[in-house]
Amino acid sequence: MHSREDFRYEHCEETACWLQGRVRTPPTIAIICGSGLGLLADTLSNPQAFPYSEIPNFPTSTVPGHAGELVFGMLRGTSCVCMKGRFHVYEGYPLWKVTLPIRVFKLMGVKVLVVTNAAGSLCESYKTGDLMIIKDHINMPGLASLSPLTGPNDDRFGPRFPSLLDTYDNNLRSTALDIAHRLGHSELIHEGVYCMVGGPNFESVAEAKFLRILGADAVGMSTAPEAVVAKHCGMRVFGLSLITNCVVQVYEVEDFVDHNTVLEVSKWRSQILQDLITELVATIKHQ
Ligand code: 6GU
Repeated sequence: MHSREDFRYEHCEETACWLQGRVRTPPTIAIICGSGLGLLADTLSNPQAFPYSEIPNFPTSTVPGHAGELVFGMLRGTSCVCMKGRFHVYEGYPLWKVTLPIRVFKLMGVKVLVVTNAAGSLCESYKTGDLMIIKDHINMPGLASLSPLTGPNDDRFGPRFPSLLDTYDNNLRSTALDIAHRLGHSELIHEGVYCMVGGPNFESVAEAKFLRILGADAVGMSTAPEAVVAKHCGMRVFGLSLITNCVVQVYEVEDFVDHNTVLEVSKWRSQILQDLITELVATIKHQ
């Protein structure tokens, strides 16, 4: 594994060149499939799959429900790349490695990053199985200096001090909201603030209450680092959380969440999520 000092633009370039030499059509949209949400990748036509273990400089995914391959292919006429399985800080990867794929995608010509995740709800009005369009995030590790942009900045990717205003592209959010209504999902679609925590343990009751007071509507263990790196290098970002459970904020109940619940709910709702992302990709093409 490279140390932070070893990480250079050239590593991303090397990986991008390796993929470019093998991929039939360079992608313009990248889609990160969260826990149990990898089925979207199976709907790509004319697919080309690369296990992470074969891609130079790529980390490998260690989490059940996260397959570990890049799938290139066409989705409703747009060339896409799907990450079937993502990397998390709790797996022990440094943040620059968690987000390396985003920079590789940038070098391959990707303009839009679509990020999906499984998340716990902190908001009373959300129900299990609902969808939350990410309006903004609270990056807990980032606030404590655990940012993927920590370390020397390479101006070829973006500025030293990037703004995070409009990270979750306004236009993509309203388009997705329209699509959700059109597809008949008005009851389950929300817009809210996603909070990233490091995990791998779920929150304590006191932590959950704390995050709610801070203004978070849902909590999970991913997405913010990828969004920060994508924004840094000038991509538009769309984020979608599948609410797999409601986070317990009182002491008197024994209802607890585990990873199997997360995977079961993902499976149950994956079709709706897929339909929404597919329509969004089709719409972006015409914007
Ligand atoms: Cl309750 N917490 C966190 N941190 N991540 C989750 C979750 C909860 N549910 C799904 N992912």
